[in-house]
Amino acid sequence: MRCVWDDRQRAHAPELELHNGGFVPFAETPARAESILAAVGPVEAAADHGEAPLRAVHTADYLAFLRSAHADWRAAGRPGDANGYAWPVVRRRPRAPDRIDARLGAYSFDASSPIAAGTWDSAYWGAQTALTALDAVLAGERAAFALCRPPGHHCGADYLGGYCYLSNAAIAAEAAIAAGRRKVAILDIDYHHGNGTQDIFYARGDVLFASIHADPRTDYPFFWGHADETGEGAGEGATLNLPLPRGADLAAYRPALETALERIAAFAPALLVVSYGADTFAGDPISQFRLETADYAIVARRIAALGLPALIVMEGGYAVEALGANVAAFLEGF
Ligand code: OKP
Ligand code: ZN
Repeated sequence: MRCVWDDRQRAHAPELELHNGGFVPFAETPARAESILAAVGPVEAAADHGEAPLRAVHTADYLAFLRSAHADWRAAGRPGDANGYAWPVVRRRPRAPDRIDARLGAYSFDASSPIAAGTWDSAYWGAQTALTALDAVLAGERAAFALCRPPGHHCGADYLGGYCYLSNAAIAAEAAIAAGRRKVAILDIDYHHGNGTQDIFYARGDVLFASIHADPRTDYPFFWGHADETGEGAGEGATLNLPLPRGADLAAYRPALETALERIAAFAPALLVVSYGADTFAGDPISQFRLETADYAIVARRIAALGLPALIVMEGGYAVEALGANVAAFLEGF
């Protein structure tokens, strides 16, 4: 399978994140990508598609904020990485927030996504990586893998969060529609609910969002991913949430996978985008499912059996040593 990666995705390297009341080493490290690169074989570089496909998903003010946030933080005399600490509970857009702390709060929903010197570059090239892999699929490849880092499924049109800054999967899905694919399905199999992707397409009937994830009653991102979130307006019925309890192994996972696949097949999309997180792995340090390395090949084979052209976009997975093998198992199974 063709794999796309861009070296500039190494630049994003925040030091610390707020976790359970204290600062701990940031979990979404460049080493994750090294583990995957060592396991998947040759990769192609991303081609620059410019900012227009990003603007099709994200607001112009959010992109401007993200691009300059770290420089603004430095200009305010701050050391280290930019982190918010105050949030507007009512998300009416505050009046042109000026101070960097206010802007960090206005454009984020959590404190686990610091903005480091290299964040914009990495996020930008992560989105370009997804768009380049999409090109391969639109040109007739059965499937392609976008090794995106940072991940994307938690951030929305105008907010970051959950280690995510640009919505790689949504940007690719929107670009596919712009290229004439009428309907796109997104299958999100990261351990965490893809609240940002869901939000972006919640009122859209041309993009199906189906997600299997840890129950938000026990797990991050807590506020979204419940089974009764099914879309709104033209998007009513085009969101499918399948939360599972902590401890789920392949036997518990498979019925949810079959339900998601049936819904995707019935939707009859022209393209499938898989938001693939390997943090469903039994050894993941921040997650609580029990999939094993060999299980990823089984899951991937079931998804591939849909027979749809597929773009596989990397999301989470924090058991760094096993991550490469878990990704390789998925790609080989596919
Ligand atoms: C990103 B992805 C606080 C615990 C939760 C955010 C987790 C984001 C996961 N340190 N932090 O879905 O793999
Ligand atoms: Zn995750």
